[in-house]
Amino acid sequence: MGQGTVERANAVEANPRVAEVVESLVGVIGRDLVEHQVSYEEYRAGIGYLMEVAQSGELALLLDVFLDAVVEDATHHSDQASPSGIEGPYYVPDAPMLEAPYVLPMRDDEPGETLIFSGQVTSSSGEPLAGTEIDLWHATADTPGEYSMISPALPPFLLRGRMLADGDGRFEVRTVMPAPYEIPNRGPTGRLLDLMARHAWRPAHIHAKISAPGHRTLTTQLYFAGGEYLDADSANAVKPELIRAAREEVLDGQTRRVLNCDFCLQAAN
Ligand code: MBD
Ligand code: FE
Repeated sequence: MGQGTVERANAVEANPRVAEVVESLVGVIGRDLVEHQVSYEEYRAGIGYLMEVAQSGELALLLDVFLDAVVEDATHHSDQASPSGIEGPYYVPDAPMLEAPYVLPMRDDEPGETLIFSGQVTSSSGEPLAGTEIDLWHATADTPGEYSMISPALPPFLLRGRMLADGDGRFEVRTVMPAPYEIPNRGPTGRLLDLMARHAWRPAHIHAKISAPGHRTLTTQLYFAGGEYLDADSANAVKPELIRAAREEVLDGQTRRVLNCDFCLQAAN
């Protein structure tokens, strides 16, 4: 009996796209296992490793370290929108809607230098996009940075929040400068990087999702000029266009950093 005629308990309709991609992937992986003369024991050990990754909750992390930038780079070209960047494994939808003046949720004694992030969102024809939603998330300022909702020690939704651009498409938010991020070295993803003699650091960055009605949502990341690991990102996701200067400013004797970045969204079609 052919595979197509097998009765299945859960009546799922066949999907040719899934078949095409999975058959191709399995073919590529299979040929590679043979080419590298992977032993049966190594194959079983690999399965054990992947089960450990899944159990530790690092599946998205592992895949994003190796593949997010590859897929993002191959798919998200647009001459009409600002440069995109990888989403990474730590986006959490439905972050708190903030009220102006915008401040990302933080502790009273939140460590780190103050960062003011501002910009204007326009369409590709230059029209300001009033009411654009800006959804930001980033790591803490202590080295290595940690993400809320991932590190149980941090309050939920710390340094995560959504805000709306004003009538001119402008926004301004206060937060703290994130530190470089180190993929946890106690977990299976960090162990694999160790085995491959690769370090686990990502340069300090801010994640953003910028969305306006009638436009394609822009998912991007901003990196800080002069920061560590810009040339050695463990997730290989830094694009030069995404490296921005956060200038130092002194206000009332306190230094703070100011990052200005405008965004352009492409109309949806
Ligand atoms: C991150 O914050 C991230 O952006 C990626 C790609 C991987 C791990 C942590
Ligand atoms: Fe990140």
